[in-house]
Amino acid sequence: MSAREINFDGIVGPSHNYGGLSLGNLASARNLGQVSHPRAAALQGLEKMRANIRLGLVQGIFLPQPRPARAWLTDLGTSPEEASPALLANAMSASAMWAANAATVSPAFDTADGRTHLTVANLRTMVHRSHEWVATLAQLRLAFANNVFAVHRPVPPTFGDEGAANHMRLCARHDQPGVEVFVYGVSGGPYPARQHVEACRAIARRHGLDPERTLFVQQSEEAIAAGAFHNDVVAVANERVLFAHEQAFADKDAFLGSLGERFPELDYVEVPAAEVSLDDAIRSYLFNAQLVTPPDGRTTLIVPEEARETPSVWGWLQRHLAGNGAIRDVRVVDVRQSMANGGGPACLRLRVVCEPETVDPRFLVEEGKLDRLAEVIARYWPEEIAVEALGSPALIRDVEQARTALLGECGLGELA
Ligand code: SUG
Repeated sequence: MSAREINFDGIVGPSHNYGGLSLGNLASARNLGQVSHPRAAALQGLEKMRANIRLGLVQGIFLPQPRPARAWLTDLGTSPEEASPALLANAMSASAMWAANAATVSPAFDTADGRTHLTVANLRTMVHRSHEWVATLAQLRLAFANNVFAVHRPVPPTFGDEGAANHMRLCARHDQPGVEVFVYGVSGGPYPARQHVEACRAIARRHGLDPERTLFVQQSEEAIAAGAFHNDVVAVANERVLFAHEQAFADKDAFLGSLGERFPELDYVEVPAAEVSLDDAIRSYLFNAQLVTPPDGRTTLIVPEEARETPSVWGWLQRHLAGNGAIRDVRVVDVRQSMANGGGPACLRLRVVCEPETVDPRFLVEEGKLDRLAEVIARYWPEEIAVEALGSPALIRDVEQARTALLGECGLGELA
């Protein structure tokens, strides 16, 4: 057995809608009130997974959460029938699809006890995401039940934590010890800084990380103010490569200095603001890309269609490829339904480095299984949802039935 990086993608849930719930996420605000297409959204996600499998990557899944979030509404003394439209919208969001916010993961190679540690994110800053952790924890405990893993409860909600979206790992190869970088926010101008440094420090302690190989870095205020509500909107790392926008970090020189000392093999690829503005980077989600190493060893960047459509970004990528930079190949995927809520290819996946045999096989997929999941989605997922219809009893029934059908197909009825 050998450790591989596995991308676990959140399957887009049947209640996917544009409720405009995320302050500071410009796409979410821009698309408030648009009619969503849950079926197309989920099928786009499956096609992204299929393309990754064809690249030779190992692919996993997380299942949609129960929506409406009845348990959360019950705790608030209400129900789907009686909740205010605002509460109901917060209970109907399919936001758990963005698996990069599910947890922070420290592979076995970095931890004191040699286990792979996962801390589920509390996501306390956004109301609609603050209740995700309960169902996420249940799923992580199933998928990673093997005792090579340690799955932790969330950091207390005093300190906001948004998971792997604010965490990067630099290493010579995935299956070797790495330097873990936690990125936190202090201020975001008009927008909230969602990741608190104390949450980062707590996770590093709980995971048993070596302080000499752990860094805490502040995200730049201007990046958050421009719409980079998570670090993974302006930076992404894979093995030796750190790919980032010039304005991603509050004190770039100090950060690169400390990182270079701890990881001399670092290959830093910076996109200068003069070539790609922060606005273009955020609109195109150039950095919310999957940066991966397929079996052929050619570092590959998987970008959304919006990156190809943004001239400054596409021009930069073509020049980088022509100049034989660290990124050797660029693949384009269509995840427009997710993008319209501020979720790119990287938001949709959680990376876990481990031996695939140690994962519950119900959470792993190959192409045949993707075909079967696509059939269920084509049959049960609503074609479209208008925000005004979120409280409709017929829609609620359809959404619940759809999830039950998918759990059945995956043999995961115990998550019901
Ligand atoms: O938390 N969007 C998500 C997008 C998360 C993207 N993840 C990463 N960058 N890793 C968020 O803002 C929109 C929901 C709505 O408006 O209904 C939303 O939650």
